Amino acid sequence: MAGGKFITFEGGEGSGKSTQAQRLAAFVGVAGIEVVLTREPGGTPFAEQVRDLVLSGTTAKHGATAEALLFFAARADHVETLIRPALASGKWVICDRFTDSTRVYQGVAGSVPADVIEMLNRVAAGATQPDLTLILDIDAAAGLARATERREAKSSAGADPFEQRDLSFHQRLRQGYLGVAGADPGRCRVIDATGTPDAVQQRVHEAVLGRFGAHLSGKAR
Ligand code: Z5A
Repeated sequence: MAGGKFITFEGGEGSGKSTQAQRLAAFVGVAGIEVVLTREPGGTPFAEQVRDLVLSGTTAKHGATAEALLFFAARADHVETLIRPALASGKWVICDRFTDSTRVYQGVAGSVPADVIEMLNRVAAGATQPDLTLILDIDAAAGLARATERREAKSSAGADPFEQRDLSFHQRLRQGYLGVAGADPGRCRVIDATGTPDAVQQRVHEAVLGRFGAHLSGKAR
């Protein structure tokens, strides 16, 4: 696709996606490139409504297929109204989660057949697919501990419906992501998400420079 680059962050709970997506947006911005930082589910008013619905816990009882359809409805709007126009105008889009989350959460861990997910992905996103996906990999228990610590520090309400699932669910997610990376090595880079945020950021920057270094000015290095 001519125009901007589409970079997604993926990984389990507390793997540091949001932290690293923000840091990468700043890094790319320093190179003088316009960046759109967004997330899934979310990124548009309609998709944020879907986010509220899914994270409220009211949809889980309807099963993984119903949830997958909701995530793809949100994604269709997100791609159509925000991501595709931004890329077409030359902006880089950095997105916290995208279709790999559906592949792993509703597919691998939720048993929605892979061919159904791929068909829905073609309908919702078409040719607008990530150029680079950074999969933040961390032991499931360690990621959950980070998410729990943050929630307790903020005194926020209870864990969301995904965070509440048992450890084996989160271990399946980790294996699912490693499977996605293995199936699409040209697009995906597995990033060791252990260590300090600065150490992880260094690995992220190396992966992005390795792929898109020619597009980033010396200023960003
Ligand atoms: N979902 C789905 O099932 N299907 C789909 O298709 C899509 C999504 C698109 C969205 O929730 C949920 O929707 C998600 C999957 C599902 N499941 N859950 N839960 P969300 O957006 O609210 O949650 P999340 O995506 O899992 O994000 P998160 O829990 O906020 O984690 P994160 O973004 O990976 O991490 P973070 O916010 O950057 O960091 C978490 C905490 O750890 C925070 O206090 C940081 O300061 C700290 N942190 C970050 N990095 C480090 C390092 N390196 N060391 C120590 N501490 C760190």
